[in-house]
Parts: sequence; structure tokens; C-alpha cells
Amino acid sequence: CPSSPKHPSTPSEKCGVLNVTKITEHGKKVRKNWASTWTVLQGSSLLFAKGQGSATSWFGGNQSKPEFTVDLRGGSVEWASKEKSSKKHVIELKTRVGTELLIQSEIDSVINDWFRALSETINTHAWE
Ligand code: I3S
Repeated sequence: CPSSPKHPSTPSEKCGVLNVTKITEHGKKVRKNWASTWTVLQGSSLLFAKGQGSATSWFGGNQSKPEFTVDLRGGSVEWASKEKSSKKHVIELKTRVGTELLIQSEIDSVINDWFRALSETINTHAWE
């Protein structure tokens, strides 16, 4: 994975395209808006860049900042219940500041790897 142009010295552990939607922002429910999203795990941050060609522009370095960043420290991940989404393989990510995201992939192995990586990151940074 390429590092983000903003933090070139922090290696990114994992990257890929996932389906992502926010469901809660600062504790308030927001309307779902699933979007195919270039997702990068870098240090204790999860970075998102939406839209067609976002991966390419990231690689090229002309995307100066991700569209959205989540601090994983103090957050949690679990498999989403059926009530949260009718889709298969959905991860529910909660942040310390009350943002909740759903993260999904149709591919079992892909979403399982992300679940593991996110859990490990949260555990590693638990006491920061
Ligand atoms: O939790 P909901 O409201 O059933 O979520 C669905 C809706 O957001 C729907 O959009 P609109 O109601 O804005 O048309 C989406 O198209 C669905 O994908 C959402 O549900 P899933 O179960 O796919 O997360």
C-alpha cells in the first residue's frame, strides 16, 4: 500500500476498496449513503477517499488529503447485526467521538482480513 501524501513516513498497513457508509455522526443518526471507497489503514488512522479513480489519485499523490479520516484509538469493531444492514459481511466500527461506520465487502476473505486488522490496531493502541 502506498502511504498517504500527507504522512509519507508512516507506512500504511492495509488498503483496498470497500463499501462504506456512515450511520452516526457525533452520536446522531445520519442517513446511510453506501459508497465504494478507497480505504487505507495507516498507523492508528483509517483514511477514506471516495469515488472513481480515488485509488489512482492516491497513488499519484495528487490527492492532498483523504476525504474522511477516523481515529481508531478508543474505538471498537464488531460484526453488524441484521438490524444494521441487510448486506452480508458488514463490520460496524464505532469511534470514541461517537461516529459509527459500516464497512462491507462481498468477498469473505477481504472483510475477514479487515476485521482482523482493525481489531489489532484498536488493541495495539488501546492505552494511548
Ligand atoms: O437501514 P436502511 O435504512 O434500511 O438502509 C438502506 C437505505 O439506506 C437505502 O437507501 P434509501 O432508503 O436512502 O433509498 C439503501 O439503498 C440500502 O442499501 C440501505 O440498506 P442496507 O441494508 O443495504 O444497509
